Amino acid sequence: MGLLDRLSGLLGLKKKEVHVLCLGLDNSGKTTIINKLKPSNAQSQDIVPTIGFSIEKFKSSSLSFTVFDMSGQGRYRNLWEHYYKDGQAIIFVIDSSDRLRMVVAKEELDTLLNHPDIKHRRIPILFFANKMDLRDAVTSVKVSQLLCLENIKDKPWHI
Ligand SMILES: Nc1nc2c(ncn2[C@@H]2O[C@H](COP(=O)(O)OP(=O)(O)O)[C@@H](O)[C@H]2O)c(=O)[nH]1
Ligand SMILES: [Mg+2]
Repeated sequence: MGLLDRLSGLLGLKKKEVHVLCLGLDNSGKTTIINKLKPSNAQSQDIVPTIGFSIEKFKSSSLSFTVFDMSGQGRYRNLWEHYYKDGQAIIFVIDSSDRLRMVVAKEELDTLLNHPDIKHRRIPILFFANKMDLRDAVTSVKVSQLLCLENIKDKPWHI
């Protein structure tokens, strides 16, 4: 079974066209993860609508991905929020070794969860505690504590 099949199985999204948003701060590892998921025949498309903000997209069988950085003091927020309403699943990537910016990641997560296009939907979220190989990385349990994930009661989530 391929990674994408496993991922769609994990997200409970088998056998239908599903749009996945891959979000997180810059440098958390989104592009790296998405590149690992990409089958060799996937159509990839990099879109750079404005300087300082870029969106990566790729499509593979029943899954399409939109990847973007939630950074830059929200300067490009109106550009990325535009994609929320079409998203049916979220992969939220965290740099587990970046203790300093964990609070920024939490702020972005809270803002995401309170967004009108996300707030009232049971959209599944996969938290990807990345960079576990680094010496400074905290455990996934610690990441969920720092991000207060237990407070998410109205959406299925997994870390
Ligand atoms: N040590 C380590 N480095 C990683 C890991 N994932 C990504 N990186 C590195 O982190 C940097 C940022 O990754 P990138 O995928 O560009 O992050 P993005 O800004 O979220 O798209 C790159 O230098 C990657 O090689 C990981 O699991 N462990
Ligand atoms: Mg990237």
